[in-house]
Amino acid sequence: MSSENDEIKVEFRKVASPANLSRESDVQVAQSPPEQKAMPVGDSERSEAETIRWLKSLDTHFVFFFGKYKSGKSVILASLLRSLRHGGGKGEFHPNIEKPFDRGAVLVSDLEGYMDDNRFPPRTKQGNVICVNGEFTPNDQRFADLDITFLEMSGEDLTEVAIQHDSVGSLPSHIDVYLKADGLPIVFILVSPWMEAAQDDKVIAQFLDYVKAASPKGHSANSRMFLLITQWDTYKGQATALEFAKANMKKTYNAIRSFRNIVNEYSVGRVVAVDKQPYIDPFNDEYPSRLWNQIYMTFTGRDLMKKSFFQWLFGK
Ligand SMILES: Nc1nc2c(ncn2[C@@H]2O[C@H](COP(=O)(O)OP(=O)(O)OP(=O)(O)O)[C@@H](O)[C@H]2O)c(=O)[nH]1
Ligand SMILES: [Mg+2]
Repeated sequence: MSSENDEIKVEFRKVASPANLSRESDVQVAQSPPEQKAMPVGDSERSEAETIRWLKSLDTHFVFFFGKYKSGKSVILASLLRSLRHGGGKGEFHPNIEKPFDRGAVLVSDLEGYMDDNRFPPRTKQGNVICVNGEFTPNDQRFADLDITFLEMSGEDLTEVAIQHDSVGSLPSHIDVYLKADGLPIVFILVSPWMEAAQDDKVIAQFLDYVKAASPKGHSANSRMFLLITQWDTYKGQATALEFAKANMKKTYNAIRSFRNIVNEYSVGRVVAVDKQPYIDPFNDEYPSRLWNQIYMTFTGRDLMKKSFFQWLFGK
């Protein structure tokens, strides 16, 4: 494990002026006018079919967070980025600042700012998907670079998938398009705080059904589901995350039960109140570095944490 001292800085591919990257801008996502079909990353000119072709041509790997309002999706992304900067992920993440990904680069800067202040980021605004696209460059040159895109969206938009009054829900088109694009390499991170797991079970299982129906071939072959039980720092029970999910999230557990899928607990760290606001101190680096490695392994088949024969031999 790298220590926190092996500091790794996030660099932009093209130098952006940090002054232009305002802290609040990530949450000031414009609401799409209702009559306009909202397409990803702010390009409203593209049709759905064109967007799918464009997504496939990007040659990137997607990470899609699903969870209801306040479940902890943005905090997971923020802590992953923090972990990469501090050496836990064993590499550097270089956000793409070029259009149409410039908003994602601003979000990276914002989330890092909150983590630097030991604070939680604000809620994500409804009505759009922010794509955090960039390249991960492992420290160890034996490992390949990975182009990756995190999809950040609001819990309110995502839970429109829920079945209401017996009619099947659907997702807004700007989210739906990622699910319809057959064969996209994609990891779904299903997020539920442990104390709401029993209630979240139904909506997560509905989402999984929806994903299957949207892309029956592609997503089963190329995708993977990670179920993360969050806020584990406040859990006082003895169960492992897997035991917990089996007991409290039966529908979800049965839907994702396979060796390719992962159930884990997650926590950003210890949370205390400072100036009457939540304050994270210390951070837990184990969860984000493990998650990052699992994402990397899913897409590349290679384990960043595995020691080479010589490292093993000489104990490095
Ligand atoms: N104790 C503790 N609280 C957490 C943790 N992660 C998130 N929280 C709490 O949950 C809140 C919501 O987290 P977010 O990541 O913003 O939730 P979200 O899923 O992105 O929510 P929306 O953007 O509204 O969809 C945070 O503001 C914290 O109060 C954790 O690991 N431990
Ligand atoms: Mg959020």
